[in-house]
Amino acid sequence: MAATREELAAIYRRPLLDLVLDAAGVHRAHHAAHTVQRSTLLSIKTGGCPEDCSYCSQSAHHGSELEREELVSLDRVLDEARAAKASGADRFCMGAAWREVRDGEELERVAAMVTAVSDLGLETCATLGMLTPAQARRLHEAGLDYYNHNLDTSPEFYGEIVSTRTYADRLETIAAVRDAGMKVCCGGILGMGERTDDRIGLIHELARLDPPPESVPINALVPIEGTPLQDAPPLPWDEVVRTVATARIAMPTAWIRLAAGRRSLTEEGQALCFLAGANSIFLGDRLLTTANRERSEDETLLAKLGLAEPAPADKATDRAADRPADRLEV
Ligand code: SAM
Ligand code: DTB
Ligand code: SF4
Repeated sequence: MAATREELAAIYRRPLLDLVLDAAGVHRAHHAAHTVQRSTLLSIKTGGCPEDCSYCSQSAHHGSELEREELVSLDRVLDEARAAKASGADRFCMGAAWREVRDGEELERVAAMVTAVSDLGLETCATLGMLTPAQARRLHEAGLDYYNHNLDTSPEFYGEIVSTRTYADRLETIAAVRDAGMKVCCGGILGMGERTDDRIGLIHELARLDPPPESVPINALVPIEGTPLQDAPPLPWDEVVRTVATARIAMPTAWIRLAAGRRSLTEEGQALCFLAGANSIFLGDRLLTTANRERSEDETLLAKLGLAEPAPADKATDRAADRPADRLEV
C-alpha cells in the first residue's frame, strides 16, 4: 500500500543525511548502482500552445520570446534520433506544445515518428498534451514505450499554476496511457513558489497511482523571461535533494530523473541527488526550448561519480518485433 501523505511528510522532514542514507539504501536494493539512464529530448512542435502553464516558454498566453515551429519532418526526427543514439542515449523523447493531439494527419505523423525512432533501437517517449484512449492505443501500437504527462505539483497548488485544465484532466490522460499498455512518465516541477507540503503532496499523488509511474521526472524551474514565474527565486538545493530522496523511497522501482534545471545545481548538489536515488538525466545540450548542461560536462561528472556504466535496457532491443501491431501479425 502506498504511504500516506503524513508518512511521506515525516520522511521528507527527516535530518537530511539520514534521509539520503535511507534513500540510497532503497535505490541500491532495486537498481544497478553505477548507472544513469540517459534520455534525449527533441521539441517536434514548438510554441503557440493554448494552455497557460505559468512556467512555460511555449504558452501563447505569455510574452516569452520564442520562435514558433510547426510539426517537424520525419527526416529531422530521424537525424536527431540517430545522433542521440550515437552519443549514448537510451531513450528519445519527443515533445509537442499542444493542448491535445488532433486525430488524422497530426496523430499519424507522430505515430510514424515513433515507429521510426523505435526501429532505431531506442526507447521512445512522447509528450503531446491530452490523449484520448483511442489515441493512446494508436501510439502504443506504433511503438511508443512511455508517455510523459506530469502532475507538476500538489492538487491544491495546481490551480495557481495552470487555469486552462484541471488535475482531473491530467489523471484522465494518465489513465488512458496506462490502459493502452504504455509506461507512464509522470513527475513535476519544483521552485514555482509552492510550499514544502505541495512537494510532499505531489510525491503522494504520484506514488498512489496504481501502479505508480515507471519514470518520474523531477524538474527544477528554469525561469523564462516573459512568463509569470520569471522572477521566482531558485529553490534551495537541499529541497531538491529531499524531493528526490522521498520520491525514491516512495517509488523504489521507478526511474527518477533529475530533469530540467540541473544547470542551477552544483556538481556536488547533483552528486547528492544521485546518491539519494536519482538515476536518469536528460543528456544533450538542449532540453525542449532551453539549454541543458553541456554534454561533455555531464560525461565528465558521470565518470567522476562512477555512474558511467550503460543502463540495462528495460525492453528488448528488437523493438520492431516487440510492437503490439507486429505481434498480432505473427
Ligand atoms: N505540452 C505537454 C504537456 O504539458 O504535457 C508537454 C510539454 S511540457 C514542456 C512537459 C513538462 O516540462 C511540463 O509538464 C513541465 O513539468 C516541464 N517544464 C516545462 N517548462 C519548464 C520550465 N520552464 N522549467 C522546468 N520544467 C518545465
Ligand atoms: C519533463 O518532465 N521535463 C522535460 C520533459 N518532461 C518533456 C521538459 C523540460 C522542459 C524544460 C524547459 C524547456 O526547455 O522548454
Ligand atoms: Fe503547453 Fe505543455 Fe507548455 Fe503547458 S507545459 S504551455 S501544455 S507546452
